[in-house]
Amino acid sequence: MGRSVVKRVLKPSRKRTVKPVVKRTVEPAVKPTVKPANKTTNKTSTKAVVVPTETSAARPVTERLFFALWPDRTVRGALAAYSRDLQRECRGKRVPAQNLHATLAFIGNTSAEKLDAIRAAAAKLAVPAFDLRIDRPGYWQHNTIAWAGCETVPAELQRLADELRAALVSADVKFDDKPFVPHVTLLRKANRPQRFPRLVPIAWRVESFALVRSNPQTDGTAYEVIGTWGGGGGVTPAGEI
Ligand code: 2AM
Repeated sequence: MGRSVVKRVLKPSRKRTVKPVVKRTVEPAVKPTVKPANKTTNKTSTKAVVVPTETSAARPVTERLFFALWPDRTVRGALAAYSRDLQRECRGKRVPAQNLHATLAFIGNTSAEKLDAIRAAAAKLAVPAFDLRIDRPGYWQHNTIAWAGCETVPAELQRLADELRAALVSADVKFDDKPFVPHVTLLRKANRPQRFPRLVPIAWRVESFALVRSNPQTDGTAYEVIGTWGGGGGVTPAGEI
């Protein structure tokens, strides 16, 4: 018995499992340059504009993408505070504050060549401005997610999601076509809460939406806003909190 163990150690199978290597065309993804609108203002009042700095030659071969509403710093802070309250009730792992968002359409892995078509689909849309009231906590047993959403889905939001998805269909871009349920995931691997802590409604003024790239890291996932459409540069990119 002991001998067979020694044999395995001395003669390892040639079919060893190797970690998959993600091949990139030229170089790793380039972070967007974030230009503060006014360098002299302090962090809390700075509005940021995302300036894409990539050329198609430098893009990774595949990208994991999704469209989302990306909160500004104030909304993100309020969501993060509520996620801490919620965690006390149902444990789980908090989504880092800089990753909080509401997905409009999840595209997932796609080839870099599709990126221009995806951007063009987004650019076709008339982006409405509307108020989103985050006033409804929720929990899904099937994926053990605790989230915050809204009692009433604004008609403009439903239309934006519908039109975006229709534009993706026209552009032959595949995406997860599960019905749109607006929500911000706050906790993963959470237990069903006995009761939800009080959620003081969070007022989220929506004027734009974002295309986001998900970059897997050894210690989690980093989200990178790689495009925004709509009014006034009001999106605060991840990492700017
Ligand atoms: P979730 O927050 O409810 O998990 C990035 O993964 C974002 O896309 C997440 O907000 C995630 O939703 C959402 N998403 C929607 N469909 C998805 C899918 N099929 N796989 C992974 N994420 C998905």
